[in-house]
Amino acid sequence: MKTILITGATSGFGKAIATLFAQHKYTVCITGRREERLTAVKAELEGYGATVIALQFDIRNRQQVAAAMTTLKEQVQHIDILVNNAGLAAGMGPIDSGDVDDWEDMIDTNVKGLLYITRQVAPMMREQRSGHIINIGSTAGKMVYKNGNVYCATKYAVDALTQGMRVDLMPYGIKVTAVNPGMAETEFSLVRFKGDEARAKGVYDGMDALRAEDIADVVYYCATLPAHVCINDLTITCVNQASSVYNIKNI
Ligand code: NDP
Ligand code: 8X3
Repeated sequence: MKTILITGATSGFGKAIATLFAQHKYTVCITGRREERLTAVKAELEGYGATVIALQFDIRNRQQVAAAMTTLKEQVQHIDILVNNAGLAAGMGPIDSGDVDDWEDMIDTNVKGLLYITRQVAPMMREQRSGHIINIGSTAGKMVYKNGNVYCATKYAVDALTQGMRVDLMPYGIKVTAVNPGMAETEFSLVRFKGDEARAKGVYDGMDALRAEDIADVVYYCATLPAHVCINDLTITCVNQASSVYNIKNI
């Protein structure tokens, strides 16, 4: 049975991806900071008959990541798929008045956290001579939008790291894919706007935005292609969004 590790599976894309792979009876390893949510998601996924391993840690903390991965390696023989999904936007504003704590939060989570996990898992895949790393990037990593500055920069970094990983890991038969979603109605905007529900909802009003399940379908497709096929980079938006900048509400 194949094993998948999905970071940030307590909500949004990560939870939907975990659900789909659990339904297909993968061994599913899920991570996140919110313990209660993790426990609830684990129980839900076990309802599909899957083996589920839940690891609670903050991806920004290198020691916590290392300890959790040591625990995981004691429980699974191999990791076939890693989905680097955990991430966030914090705030939205011009560069000259941005909140430096928010900037650090995004860089530490979206870039450094992704690297900490990858550094733990890539050697396992190298030994296996197989594996698939799927990085969740964004349309924000393809085109910068107003006031998106640092969040966009973290997703450009994910794009660069995806390309770098693919080159470095190709000799070992490891696939590396970037899945770059556009606007999707998850907890993303609620987190970005620090719990302001009306503002978060307003982002998607008047749009038939992507759902988390749409991205799960795409990840599953990428992960189940023949062994010799690797989708390098895939961008997906709802029909009402043309790019990071243009959508049905401003065209
Ligand atoms: P959600 O807020 O719904 O999910 C984010 C997940 O990341 C949660 O499970 C959260 O878990 C986890 N996470 C955040 N910070 C940390 C941390 N420090 N340590 C561990 N886990 C963490 O948002 P999405 O599902 O939308 O976002 C998932 C990814 O998709 C992110 O990388 C985001 O940038 C990207 N994305 C989102 C888009 C959108 O429009 N929604 C579009 C394009 C890309 P917990 O809080 O429990 O730690
Ligand atoms: C999330 C998509 O456009 O809200 O990465 O930045 S967007």
